[in-house]
Order: sequence, then structure tokens, then C-alpha cells
Amino acid sequence: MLHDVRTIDWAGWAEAAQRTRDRAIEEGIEFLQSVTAVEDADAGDSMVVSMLGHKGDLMIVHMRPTLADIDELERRFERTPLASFTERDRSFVSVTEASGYSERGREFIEGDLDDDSGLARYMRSRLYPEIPEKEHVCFYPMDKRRDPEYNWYDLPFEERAEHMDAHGDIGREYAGRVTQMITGAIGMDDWEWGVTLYADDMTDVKDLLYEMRFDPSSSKFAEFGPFWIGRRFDPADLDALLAG
Ligand code: 76R
Repeated sequence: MLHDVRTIDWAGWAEAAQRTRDRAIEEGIEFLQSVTAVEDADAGDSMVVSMLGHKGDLMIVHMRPTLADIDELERRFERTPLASFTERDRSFVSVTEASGYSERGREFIEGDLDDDSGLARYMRSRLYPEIPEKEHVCFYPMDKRRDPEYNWYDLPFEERAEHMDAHGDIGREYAGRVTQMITGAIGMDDWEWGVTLYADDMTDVKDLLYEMRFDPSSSKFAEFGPFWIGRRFDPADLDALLAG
């Protein structure tokens, strides 16, 4: 999974010739429509997000089976005339993962679970997620704490599993309202996980995160990076985004 956060060079855009802008929009739409339709690979998903605040204007997110696929999409975007009006502010590389904290989860990982069972389907949806049709997207990177006093990685497995269980109980109260993708980035990026949350009502995200802050898995053991929020948009509306 690649989160690619860009700022738009508004001054350069305003000064560019109409012909140049038309071409940038046309080819930009073509590129973004082809990646959101996953025409470049057998599987995956992509989305385009209009960001709020100073931390970015545009976020492009790709999920693909291999790093080679993602690498190719990065190059292809750089070759579009739209890319030259953007600057990269932040990126995050991570991979989907399914939890081995529950016994059933471990059965799935070991291949001992009936493929048609509900849980197997749930675990597969974690490994091969589809981007939900929700308007708002919140993204932030996080670590599990490694302080001498609170070191997640020093805890015995059972204790971590209990924490994740209580954490999951809070999360499940928001089923349907907030969808999460927790993607692992150890060995790939500067933080251990990427958290991508989707909701139609952003205050549901705020309520969920607030509630989790009191849960030991977050209050004792989590460190957070910066937060980004934005609204998904249809690539066909790129001209409206750039007109603003
Ligand atoms: O996969 C599962 O549903 C099993 C339960 C579960 C695990 C193992 C679960 C459920 N999470 C798990 C693991 Mn989570 N999660 C976060 C954040 O902002 C914060 O305080 C933390 C950021 C949110 C918002 C969130 C939401 N979770 C993890 C891990 C990996 C830990 C490890 O492996 O050591 C992290 C870093 C993490 C962080 N979690 C849920 C949610 C929600 C909404 C659920 C319930 C979802 C559901 O059942 O579909």
C-alpha cells in the first residue's frame, strides 16, 4: 500500500498556459481513472483524496499485489503533466496484514480454517481489502511504544492478545460507521503501522479515537505520528479541484 501525499503548486498552476492546464487535467483524469479502475493489475484498489489543511492538497493511495506494481504506478504518475504541478510532501509504504492474536486468526494463518467460513472471509478481507465507499479518509502512522516502562514488545503474547481483544471491542462498536485498514510498515517505513480510517461522518472517527485513547493499548502503548484528513473524490472531478 502506498500513501502518496502531494501539495499543488498553485502559483505555477495559475501561471500556466490554458493549453498546458487542459492537457494536465485530461491526462491526470485518464491516469487516475485507470488506476482507480485497477486496469494495471489483476487485483488491488486505488483512491484519490482531496486533503484539508496545510499538510497536503492531494493524496493518491494505491494497493497492489506487489511492490513492483506500486513502483510502476509511481513512475507512470511522474510522467503525467499533472505531476509537474505537484510536490511530494509525504509518502508511506506498508502492507496489509491479518491479526494472529486470536486463536481463530492463527488457524487461518496456518491454513487450518475452512475457506468458506465467515472468519476466513473476514481474514481475507483484511489481506485483500477493498476501499469502502465512504466520503472521509483519515490517515496517520503509529508505533507501539518501546519505553523501558511500557514496552509493547516485552509483553508476553497472552497479555498483548488481551489488550488487542479489548481494543477490538471498542472498534467493533463502530462497525459500519468507521472502517479501518491497519497496515504494517516495519522494515518499510519510519513508523510501524499506517492507520487509514474511512467514515461518512468524521465525528465518528473522532469519537472512536477518543474512546481508544483511554484503552491501555493506546493510552500506555501507542505513539502517533501526524494526522491527515481529506475527502475522497471522483477523478472525473479533477478540474473542479484544480479550479479551486
Ligand atoms: O483484526 C481484528 O479485527 C482483530 C482485532 C483487532 C486487532 C488485532 C483490531 C480491531 N485491531 C487490531 C490490531 Mn485495531 N486499530 C488501531 C487504531 O488511534 C488509535 O488509538 C489506534 C489506531 C485504530 C483506530 C484501530 C481500529 N490495531 C491493531 C494494531 C496491531 C497491533 C499489533 O499487531 O501488535 C494496531 C497498531 C491497531 C491500531 N481496530 C480493530 C480498530 C477497529 C475499528 C477494530 C474493530 C474492527 C473490526 O472488527 O472489523
